[in-house]
This record gives sequence, C-alpha cells and structure tokens, in this order.
Amino acid sequence: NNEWQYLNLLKEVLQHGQFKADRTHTGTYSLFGYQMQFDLQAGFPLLTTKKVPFELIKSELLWFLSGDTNIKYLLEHQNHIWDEWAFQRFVQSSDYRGPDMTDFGRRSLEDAHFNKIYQQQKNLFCEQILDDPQFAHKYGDLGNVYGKQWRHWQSNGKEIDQIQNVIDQIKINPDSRRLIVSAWNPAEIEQMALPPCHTLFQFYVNEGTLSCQLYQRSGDLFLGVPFNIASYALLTHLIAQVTGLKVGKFIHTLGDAHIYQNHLSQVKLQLQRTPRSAPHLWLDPQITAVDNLSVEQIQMKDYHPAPSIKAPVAV
Ligand code: UFP
Repeated sequence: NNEWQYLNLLKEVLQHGQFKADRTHTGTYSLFGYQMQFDLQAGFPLLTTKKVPFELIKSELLWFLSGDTNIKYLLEHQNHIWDEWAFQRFVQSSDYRGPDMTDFGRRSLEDAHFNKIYQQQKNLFCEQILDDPQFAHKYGDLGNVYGKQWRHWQSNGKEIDQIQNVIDQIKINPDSRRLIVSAWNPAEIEQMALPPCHTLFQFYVNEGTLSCQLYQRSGDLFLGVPFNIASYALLTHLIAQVTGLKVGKFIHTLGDAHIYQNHLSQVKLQLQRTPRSAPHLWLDPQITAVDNLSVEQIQMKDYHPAPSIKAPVAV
C-alpha cells in the first residue's frame, strides 16, 4: 500500500527530525532531503488514515491549470484555501474601512473574540468578490501564483505556456529529459506573499507510462503534504490522459520536510491507524485537454477514509 510511504516519513521525522525554529515562530521537527514514490497503478494516493478533502484539491488544481489567479473561481466552488492571501491585500488597502485586521492570522488563532470579528469580515469580503465583478477584479486577483507561472510566465514581454509546451513535448519528444515546469521565478519572488512551495516538476515517459517528479522546497507534513501528494497525482493522471499514456509513478522529493510542534499529537493519532484500501480516480474519457475542465469530469471512487484530524495552520 502506497500510504506507508507517507506514514514512514512521519515516523522518520518523529524519530530523527531536528528541532528547528521557523518563519512562523511555531517550531518544527525537520529533516532535509527525503523522497517518496507512489505507484499510481496501485490506486490513487489520497490518504485513508485521515479524511483529506479531495474536492478542494481538485478545484484548486483546475484553477491552476486554467491559468486563473483570481480567487473568484475558488469561491464559486466553495473553496476557501486561498482566501487569506487575497483578504490580506484588501485590509491593507485604503478601500478597507472595517475593524483593525493587523496580524489577523496569528490573532485569530489566539483570540476567540477577535476570530469572530475576523471571520465576519472575511465572509463579507468573499461575498463581495462573488457579487461585485469590479471588486473581484481589484481584490480577488493574487497575481504571481501557480496559474500565472504555469501558463503565463512573463519573459521580456513574451508569454510562455509551460503546461502546453510540456504536453506538446511529451507527445512529440517523449524521451526528452527536459520535460520541466517551474513555478519558481526568481525575478518575482520578492513580490510574492508565499513563494511557491511546489517549486518544480519533471515528467518522464517509459514504455507507455508517464511519471512525474516534484521538488517541493518546504513541506508541512501533517497539513500541506497530503494535499500536495493528491494534487500532483491528479495532475499526472490528467497529463497522461491528454497525451495518451498510462500513469506510472509520482515521485515526491522534499527539501525541508517538517512537522510543526503543535501537530505532534495529531501525527501520533494518525500513526495508530492502519491504511485502508486506496480509492480510485475516474476521469471523463472525453478529456483531451487540460484547459476548461469542469469539476464533474473528475471523480474519486471508493474513498472510505478514517475521520479527519483537525490541526492549527501555521501562519
Ligand atoms: N506548505 C506546504 N504545502 C503547500 C503550501 C505550503 O506544505 O502547498 F502552499 C507549508 C510548508 C511550510 C509553509 O510549512 O507552508 C510555508 O512556509 P515557508 O515559505 O516559510 O516554507
């Protein structure tokens, strides 16, 4: 079962991770350099030892693949994983006239009263993004995030569509060793609120199968990485389908692999659970391109996970 790849990494970090301070002042146990290999023929690597919300992973990936960088699409799909980044830009602007939101990420975790006010303001913000196109245009757009770098990389006034290029190359030149998409754009890192965690990925074609390797510079093993595994497994399935290949492996290489100090009890609980049989992905056979996909064209089948495990997000 593929899931042991992930559970073994959790165990490894619990046993051998070094305590390390971090940007969020939470504190982590961390190790540098680790690789997991998921055989995508053996079932879809969506964790079963806790429930992982595949719907959010799916709509986020379709958002990236469409080249969209405006959270309006996500909100239309009840996906709130990028809200804070857009909200932050709004509350720092002169158009915001509500209660003080300085350092809202940390304060909302520490202060229940503030959290109520914050949630109210954020809900109003999301409603306005959905109802007011001009407002959405001004404050919904996150700028230089994955969708932009994957599909509209800017270089000397020219635009590069890395996803289309890599699909074309897989078809014409499958033995190429240059099947790479990079989200890491050094010229734009300074203007980014969150420099890309999933930094670069490469495809590999062998005997009619497509494999993908991701280099992730930084991985929150409990909260982020289960999403990242499922997202790249789905990406590999989609690219395989549009290039007429079967799926091979997803290889996940991590730089700083860490467990936040305040996730330790959750990790230990998860490690007491035994993996169940892996779910299966259904893709609409009509899919021939990765643009303009709808969420109905992708379905997770036979997913029967253990209950979800809540944990605070480090901000
Ligand atoms: N993180 C992930 N996966 C993601 C993502 C973020 O694990 O897809 F967007 C985590 C890694 C780290 C934090 O704990 O978010 C980013 O902080 P930093 O930029 O300091 O590495």
